[in-house]
Amino acid sequence: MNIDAIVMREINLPLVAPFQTSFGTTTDRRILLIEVRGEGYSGWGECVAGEHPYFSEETIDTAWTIIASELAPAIVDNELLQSGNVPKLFKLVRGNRMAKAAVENAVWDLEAQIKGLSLSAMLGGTRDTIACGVSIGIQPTMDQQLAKIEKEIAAGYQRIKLKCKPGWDRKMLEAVRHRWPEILLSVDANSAYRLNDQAHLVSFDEFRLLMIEQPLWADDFYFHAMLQKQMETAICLDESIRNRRDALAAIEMESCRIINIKCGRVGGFSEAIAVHNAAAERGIPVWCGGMLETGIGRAHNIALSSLENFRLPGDVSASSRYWADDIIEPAVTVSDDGLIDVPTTPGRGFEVRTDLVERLTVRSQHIRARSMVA
Ligand code: OSB
Ligand code: MG
Repeated sequence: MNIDAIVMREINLPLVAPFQTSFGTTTDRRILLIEVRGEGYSGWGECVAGEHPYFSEETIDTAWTIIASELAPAIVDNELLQSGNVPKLFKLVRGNRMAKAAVENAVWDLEAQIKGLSLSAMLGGTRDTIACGVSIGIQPTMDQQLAKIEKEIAAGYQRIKLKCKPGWDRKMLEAVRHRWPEILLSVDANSAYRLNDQAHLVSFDEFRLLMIEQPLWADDFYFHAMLQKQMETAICLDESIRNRRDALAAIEMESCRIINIKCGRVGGFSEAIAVHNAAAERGIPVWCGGMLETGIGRAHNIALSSLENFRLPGDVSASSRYWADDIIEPAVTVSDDGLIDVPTTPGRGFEVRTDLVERLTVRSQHIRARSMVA
């Protein structure tokens, strides 16, 4: 496989509603898309780095620089390129995993199309539908919170995850559990708590949560292990897990009983599969996280979620929850029993609406093979 050109584009797209986490509120997304062209096909990738370095150190602007100067030149015009050897070609670049994932995943999409395989089949997926949950941001009022949950339950989603932070946790959970004693419920703190909060966090056990996601520091395993010893509720790590070794360390130390896998956070499909396999071998279930993706990242998340050990409903939900007009065709939809069909057509299985992408583009950059430069 040979890539003749890589096109980087930044598109700007407003969310249908603001999304608030413990670290801030997002209303408009700046999204970096990668198109890799080769053998007459286009593979697409989406960079999940945020507008600010709040979830991780990366931003769309750091990713742009690293892709343009390091990653794109490393894979363009290489006859021996395969999806599986992209991480090796990126090895000298430390960190910058969201930038790496955007490019690597575009190569997987391209290779799947060239081989006539679905992305799911390329990754080793075994499921033909995936179970869907929703992530609900912190709401301005309790009434709005309850209304939002009611709407998502009615839509069929199998698990409700609520963003929480000090001051928006116990009272809110009491109201939710009072109204819905039996739903599959979890919370995500995005590392908003500290060691002083241990007794407070342990008191969440009464809400019978499926899990509490990343209560403590984004780079911690040790104190999560201390907390997990005290809590009945399973801890799920998100931010802390950067690669397979982190997953092994966290499992070994009993820092968590569940792992959230995000392609961007671990540096691409290759490492996501490695984390999935490491967890599977040790009996730890995983689920696929989300990063407010457009249809391209969403399609990649669907394919990844089709792997066997994605045993819990993920944060992969309908396009319409985030976008008035998604950049793929058809948009991602969820059945009324909370399932998404895994596409079986070659590649990502959703067409990119290139005319719409072109209209939304605010900057672009082309990286061409040397042999193509006049
Ligand atoms: O921690 O899972 C997270 C969104 C932005 C940053 C971090 C997170 C999230 C979500 C959104 O929870 C999940 C989704 O895309 O539906
Ligand atoms: Mg999370």
